[in-house]
Amino acid sequence: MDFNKSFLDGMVGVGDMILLDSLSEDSLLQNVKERFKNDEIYTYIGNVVISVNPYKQLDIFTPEKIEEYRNCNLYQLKPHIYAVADDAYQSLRDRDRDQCILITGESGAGKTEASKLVMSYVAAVCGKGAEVNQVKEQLLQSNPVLEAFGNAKTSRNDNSSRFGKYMDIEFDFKGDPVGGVISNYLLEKSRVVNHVKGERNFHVFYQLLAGGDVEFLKKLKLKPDCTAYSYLNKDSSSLNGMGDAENFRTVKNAMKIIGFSDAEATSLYELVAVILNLGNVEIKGQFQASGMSSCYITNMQVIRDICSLIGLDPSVMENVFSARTVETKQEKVVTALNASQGMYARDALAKNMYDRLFSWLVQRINESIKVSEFQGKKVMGVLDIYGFEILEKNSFEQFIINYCNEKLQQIFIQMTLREEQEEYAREGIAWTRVDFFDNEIICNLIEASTKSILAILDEECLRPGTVTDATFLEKLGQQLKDHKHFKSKASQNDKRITDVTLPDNAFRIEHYAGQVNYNTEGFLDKNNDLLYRDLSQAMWKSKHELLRSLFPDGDPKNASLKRPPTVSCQFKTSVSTLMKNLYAKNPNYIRCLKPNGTKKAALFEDQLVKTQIRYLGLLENVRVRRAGFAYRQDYASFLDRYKLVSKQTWPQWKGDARAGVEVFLSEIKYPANEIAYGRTKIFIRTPSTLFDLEERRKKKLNELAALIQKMFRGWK
Ligand code: AD9
Ligand code: MG
Repeated sequence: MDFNKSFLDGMVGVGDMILLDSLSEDSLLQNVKERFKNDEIYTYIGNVVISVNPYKQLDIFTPEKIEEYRNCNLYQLKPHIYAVADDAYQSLRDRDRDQCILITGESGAGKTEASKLVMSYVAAVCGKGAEVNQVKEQLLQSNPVLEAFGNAKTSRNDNSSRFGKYMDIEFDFKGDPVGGVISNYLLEKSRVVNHVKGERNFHVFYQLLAGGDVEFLKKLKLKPDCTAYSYLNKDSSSLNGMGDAENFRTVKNAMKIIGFSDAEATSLYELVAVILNLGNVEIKGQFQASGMSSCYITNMQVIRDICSLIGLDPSVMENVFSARTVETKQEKVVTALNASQGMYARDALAKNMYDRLFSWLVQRINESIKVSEFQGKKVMGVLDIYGFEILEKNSFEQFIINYCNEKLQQIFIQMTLREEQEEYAREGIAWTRVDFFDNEIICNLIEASTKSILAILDEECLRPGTVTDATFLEKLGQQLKDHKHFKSKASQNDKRITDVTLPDNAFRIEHYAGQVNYNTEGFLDKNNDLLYRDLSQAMWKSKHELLRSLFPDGDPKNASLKRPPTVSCQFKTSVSTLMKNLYAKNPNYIRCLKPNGTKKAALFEDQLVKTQIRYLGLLENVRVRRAGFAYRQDYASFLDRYKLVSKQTWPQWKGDARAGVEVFLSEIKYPANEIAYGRTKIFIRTPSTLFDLEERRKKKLNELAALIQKMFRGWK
């Protein structure tokens, strides 16, 4: 190994922001900017990688690069996502430590691409052989399938993941992959029935229509024309140029590799076709003789087509879009729906069906890639999840996303401190605590078991009587008004708040990454997410096996079951499981930044990036990493690089590496608290000391070069 090679050589800006002299959001920004302008898209904060989306193909992802980074030391080469992937993989394989790679950043920042780079790096460097290669292929091919069903074009990203994803890749004792498990979080199902102009529905719909052959589409009662479907034709300008037909073939092939049978793939696409057709069901209102309003379906042919695909009596489907059964303990009452209620039922069915289909898809992939109990030994988890969001109007979804990020920040702080403390303990160095903001107080505000926003939300959702988003907000105001990180105007007795930037129908959380106003409109409905039992019962009556399996709640045997947990309650449980899972592993962070809002190469918008630096808590990140000593390195590498600063250690030091380092450092006489000698590493408190050493080294190198030149001239 060439220890003399270091990422400090030929560095644009600083390669590790721990080494920044003055620490502020601006200095972080300027450093990342300078590097980005030179196509250096990766920068470290310790072993955290900051990645800036280049929006162009760079030649740093080639097989040659993979070879270069393979088995390298993290600080030997330029910062790269491969270096971190390699570090994680080596530590998993050789030191038996389970790893997790946490990728965060806002939409379009490059998280999904980063997760694929990590996966393909690991696939390239781990074992070979037919069996291992098949596992690798299956794991890699899960990406196009999940992207087809879970990604969509949005205004911010042409391939935006509309769900959170965590994948455990499992390895045997040799470090060869044997399988994996995928968990999915909160798909944006509302997109199935509605998306804004310029955006698209999930890719799969377009792929099927563009890539399915005529016979197949006919069988699915579809026409090869996106504009024929009301769930798709919001904006025809965004229909082309996405390679849909080709992607359809890629996805079909990927499903085959994963192990889907033809029949399973057909079943899956049948339900995609059902959902598309549901959007075309037209419902009109009418008045009954009694003066009550009701509704009817104007195009029963669409219902008949759908029902022929799923083996259901069309009258059953007709009924659920025009009437609803309300059950009380004593009786069942059937009430007619008006047109908008009918449309609501139709959309609710489409959204729910898609959401359940997506979860089934994840489970089905898991079945193929799962590992038998005794086989898996070591695990690398890869988390690709939505970053902190502040939109113009923030709703339930942003609240849930930001809650998740708050938890990730907490685990970052805990794990980094744990790691630092462990390293200091290992190295026998005294640990001195340095202050930084601990966001536990905000996590508690959101999720503590009583008197938290989630607890109050669930209480309102389950409370009988008249409950509305307004009563929820009122209750929040009453119970949380004294919390330092919470504000609302809803508490009528609370006259303190005169803040004009906080609307009456919103509450504010002071997050670690900044303050966000959440509009409570729709909170109860979205949290309840109840599907009328009539709809699930109707689906359960179908003869389509896959569809029936998606609606077990429609089985009359399950009619007495308790209502399912609320969305936030389910999310809280899955976040808590995720946190436990992550906490048991060694963390590796990739934090992605988006350089501009227009997907352009070479454009760096200062304000946009600065906001992200704040939301990602990068400054805090550097502070935590610098909590004790900014820089550390094993004695041998350190001696190799700096031994030439002293005559005693250069050209050759015969003793052990630590003694050599002590010799040249004591000659320079840095202040005592600047340096600590650990068992295997040297620790340097402030970056300026390291740079001073670098300067001394450079000076010495120049002197040597001049000397050699002089000698050379003498020989001539
Ligand atoms: V979202 O939250 O799912 O909406 P991501 O996942 O953060 O978002 P994604 O990885 O999908 O963003 O990247 C967006 C686009 O940026 C990609 O489709 C590429 O066109 C582009 N990109 C991202 N990373 C790279 C890269 N390393 N090299 C080149 C890149 N292009
Ligand atoms: Mg993504």
